[in-house]
Amino acid sequence: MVHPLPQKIEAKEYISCAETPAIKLTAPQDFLEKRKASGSVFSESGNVEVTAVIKDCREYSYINEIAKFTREKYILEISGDEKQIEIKAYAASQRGLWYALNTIEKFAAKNSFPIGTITDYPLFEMRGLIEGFYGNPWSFEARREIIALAAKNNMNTYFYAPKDDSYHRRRWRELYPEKELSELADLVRFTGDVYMDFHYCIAPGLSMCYSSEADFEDLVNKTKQLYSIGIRKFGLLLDDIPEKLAHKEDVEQYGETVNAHIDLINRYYDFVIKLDGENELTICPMLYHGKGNEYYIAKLGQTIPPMVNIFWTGLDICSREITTYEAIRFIDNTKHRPLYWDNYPVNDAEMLNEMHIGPIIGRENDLYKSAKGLIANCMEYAQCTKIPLMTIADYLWNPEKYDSDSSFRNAVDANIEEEGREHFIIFADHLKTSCLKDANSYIMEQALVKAAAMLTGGDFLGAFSEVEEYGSKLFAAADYLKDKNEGIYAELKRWKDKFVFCAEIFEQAVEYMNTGDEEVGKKIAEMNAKYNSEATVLTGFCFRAFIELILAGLDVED
Ligand code: LTM
Repeated sequence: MVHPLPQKIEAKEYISCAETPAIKLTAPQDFLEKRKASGSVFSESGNVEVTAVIKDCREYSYINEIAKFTREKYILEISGDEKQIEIKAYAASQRGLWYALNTIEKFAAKNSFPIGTITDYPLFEMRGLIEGFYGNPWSFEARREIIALAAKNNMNTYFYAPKDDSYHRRRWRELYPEKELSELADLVRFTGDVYMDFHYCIAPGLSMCYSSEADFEDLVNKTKQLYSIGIRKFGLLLDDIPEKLAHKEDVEQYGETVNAHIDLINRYYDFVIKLDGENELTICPMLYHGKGNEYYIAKLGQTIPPMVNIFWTGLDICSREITTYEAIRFIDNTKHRPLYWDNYPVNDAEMLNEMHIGPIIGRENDLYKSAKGLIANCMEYAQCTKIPLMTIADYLWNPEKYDSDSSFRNAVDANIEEEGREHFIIFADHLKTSCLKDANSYIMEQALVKAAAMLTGGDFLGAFSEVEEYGSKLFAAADYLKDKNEGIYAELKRWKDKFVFCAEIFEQAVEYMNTGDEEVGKKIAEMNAKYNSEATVLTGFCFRAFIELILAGLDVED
């Protein structure tokens, strides 16, 4: 099946084309150009003939589940046989058509077309990512790659907010120099051309004097500069700033921090809307996690315009779960639907030694009914981000049918070369430690727990064969990965090196089980101590427990 999973597929059969599918597309010229620029290939005499029909009508835009109109819905009517497939793609807008093409191209890549009708639309309204982490901001090339990937997986939103772009935060008052501005302008255009919304965030809270007209003027001037390059959606971030007002003028004028923030947001929103009635504003409050009923957020939410989106990270900064109950409590108290700033897969700050490659889990299936959307804060590691991001795109489009395992498998298939995929799965089994509290080293644990039980019960041969079987997969994966250093593997180097070391220890453990050689035992003990002292987070506790059990069982000091 294709990902994101379409909402409704009514098909009497699936057909594969006798020849490799080649798409011929009849659609508005500007759409065709944009699609081609994004890498799509169309042929003049394709065996998959797609005709686009764009019409803004109820049938192509109404979503029953949320009782709302959207311009992101599409309907496909697919007919034909293995010689020629005919597809009529109906949508209310070019963005809907973009998603239709995403699905059609995925059917073509699998060469499997459902013959019948597909009715598809997103359940979350805002679906996307924020470059909102501490650390090296992505390069412009990486940004384009990630935004294109998000767009091809039906996301619609990118927030620009790299903590370490100094013009975004520390030097927020300063205008972008010409070169940086023109790079940003290119990115804004690129984002629009793949039918994603570009939001620029500014974070003045580290130094702004809220009562100062001059400071507000600086904010206005910076915003005008950004408006001049086509930005229409703005973000005002007040996260990670001192809780107490730092300027005595502010204390005199506002008394409490929340009053200063409310005043700033209201004045800034007025300005942004006067600049252009189409503009939009999203804010991140100083208090951005909790129950949603705290004094600061309740007062702020109730005192700023309802059209302003409020970012919220859930119960915690990095939330294990995000539930509908919490979202409703947030609405009750703030009169705003939360726009989740989901701190997964981000791995900055104290998470620096973790690599968050696993699928998103723990976000409730019906969260879309009460949330404005969900925006994933990404990792500095752009290539690695692609895998969890694709699972987030799947969840956001069709959360009711989201299956984290199949979504993860699809993301691995899309990002890892074919010969490496099974090895990557064995490796990635150890990269699940995160706020999501997914089981780390699940595959390894299954084998080792079984072997340990056998060992304790005296079934040495059974234990040995269990260990050997898992070991053979582990050694093959380590062997394959050890010399891979490009692309995603370059970013994974620390974790990969530790994985290779893990395989070496494991190899010695197999040898020790086989021979009982005391020298090997001592070597394992030394290697194990080194392994455990390294900060890079890899295997779960099962590995350590297993090595210790072996050493203890065979009378070797650890
Ligand atoms: O989460 C928010 C709103 N702000 C910061 C992020 O910039 C940072 O990336 C994450 C994860 O460390 N935590 C934050 O508090």
